[in-house]
Amino acid sequence: MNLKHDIQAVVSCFRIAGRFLNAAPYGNGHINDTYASVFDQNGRRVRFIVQRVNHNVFKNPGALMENVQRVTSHLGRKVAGESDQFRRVLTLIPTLDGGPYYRDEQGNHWRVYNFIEQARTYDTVESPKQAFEAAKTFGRFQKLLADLPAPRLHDTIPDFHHTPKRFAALERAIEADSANRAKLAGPEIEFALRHKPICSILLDAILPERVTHNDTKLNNVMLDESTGEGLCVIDLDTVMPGLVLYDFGDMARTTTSPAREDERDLSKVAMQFPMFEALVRGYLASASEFLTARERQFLAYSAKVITFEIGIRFLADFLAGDTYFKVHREGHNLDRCRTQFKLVESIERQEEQMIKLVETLS
Ligand code: ADP
Ligand code: GN1
Ligand code: MG
Repeated sequence: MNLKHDIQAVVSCFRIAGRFLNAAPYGNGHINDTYASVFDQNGRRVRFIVQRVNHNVFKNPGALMENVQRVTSHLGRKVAGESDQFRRVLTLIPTLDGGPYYRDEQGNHWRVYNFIEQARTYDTVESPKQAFEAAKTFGRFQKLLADLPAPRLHDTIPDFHHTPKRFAALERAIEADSANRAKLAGPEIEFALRHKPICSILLDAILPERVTHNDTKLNNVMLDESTGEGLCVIDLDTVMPGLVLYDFGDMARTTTSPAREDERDLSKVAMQFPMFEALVRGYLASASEFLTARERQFLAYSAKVITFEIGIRFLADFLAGDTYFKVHREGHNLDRCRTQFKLVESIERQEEQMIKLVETLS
């Protein structure tokens, strides 16, 4: 296969025993370039995840990798001795000189992780059990990081979940209309402007800052292939100080609707209540010991806030000519925006029941 990058050359800079066999693109991420690479180690085929950090999105990959190294080492110490400990945390493979990443001649930053085998991610949820396991695993991740020693982690993307600033960026994109696409997104722009008050709900709530993941999409948690048990949180680039409610909200955004994020048939997009209930139960199973009353109180609102936030980010990127999220077809970001706004409506219709459920369970 003709790859965009010479992965064999990249992996030769890391401490990996055995003989390189092959590498191929892997996964459905919107940001980084991910490859699975196979090595022959004494007749055994062993896989590794090789990733190029997207430095257009993450402006300081060195600081990002410092975060990742601190977080994975901390988690590694916490799960040491547990059954299956090496599938419960990502482990960075060091470079030949012992560093956490390799910088190539073009200025790309590369890292290699152990491959979590007999586990998989899902782009869409299939059962409440999956929702429960995913939420429990993200909650546990937050819990294990609650005592991460100082200093504060780097902000790998400043104001990542500052929803009002995301809205201001959308307003600038509408104003600039640099790709001349505003005419294609009239109803979506109108929807965004009408729902502006959603932006400040979580920031106005005055909630504690914690170490959070900030990208808790369902496909960023690996579940055991045979038992369905939640194993390992992945995609650690955005782990930084934040609000746990953005994490919980993003679980609800990505784990309650049966439709894919870019589904064009909007009749398929809906917040399914049994999935939401499983998420709340799973999350509380691991996070309840550290959540404050106020954080619990806002759990039900978080879904709408982040779904709106991601919707306006997709819309802004569409208007700007697709410069941030990877796109695979014309109008891709607009399609993604539409599913998010449809989901906001579905959440709004069920919000009272969601609030009641959270009150009952917490
Ligand atoms: P992106 O930031 O682009 O979303 P991810 O780190 O989420 O990249 O990786 C993309 C996909 O690759 C994941 O959804 C997952 O399926 C797979 N993946 C990532 N890391 C591992 C790993 N250590 N073991 C197995 N699969 C992985
Ligand atoms: C991006 O990297 P990935 O695909 O897991 C994005 C998230 C969005 C998500 C929407 C660094 O996540 O913020 O919620 O797409 N990550 C970054 O699918 O912007
Ligand atoms: Mg990902």
